[in-house]
Amino acid sequence: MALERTFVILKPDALQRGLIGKVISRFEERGLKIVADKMGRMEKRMCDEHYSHLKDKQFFTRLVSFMTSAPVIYMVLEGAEAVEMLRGMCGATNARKAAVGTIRGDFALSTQCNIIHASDSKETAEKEVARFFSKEEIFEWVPSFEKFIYADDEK
Ligand code: IDP
Ligand code: MG
Repeated sequence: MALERTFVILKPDALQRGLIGKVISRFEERGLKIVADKMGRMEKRMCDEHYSHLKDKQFFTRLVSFMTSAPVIYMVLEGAEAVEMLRGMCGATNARKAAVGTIRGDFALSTQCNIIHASDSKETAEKEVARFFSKEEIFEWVPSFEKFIYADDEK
């Protein structure tokens, strides 16, 4: 089993509400490896591309306006089955329906302002990582405690 990469955005509500540290702590505490991390303001063009699957929805203009309203944190996380695992940690899109214990279920009450984006498939993850990060911005490293995170056949 190879380690997998997934792409995360901590949305403007996470920054504005002072929740960045708490969310990143969850990744670290679970054992996920941070391989890239940067702050930026999402340009409208990037946002249109990132959310192109929603461009015909009535809430699209409001969504773009929200996502470009304050800086965001972009991250790449690495772990075994990281894409599916991260989606599980995020919880349902509508935070009011997200299970308690998930990031959205613990920190949010909105469908739009739901703290975090995480890639929904391995294919999407690859595209999203390449869209937002250059190769030089992604770091390969081995955590000193890795043997206590995975058995040898799990990574
Ligand atoms: P996801 O973030 O759980 O993958 P998507 O359906 O891909 O959900 O939607 C992307 C983002 O668009 C959501 O996280 C949320 O911020 C916003 N969004 C999705 N559906 C709605 C809606 O019905 N009203 C308002 N915003 C929405
Ligand atoms: Mg999505």
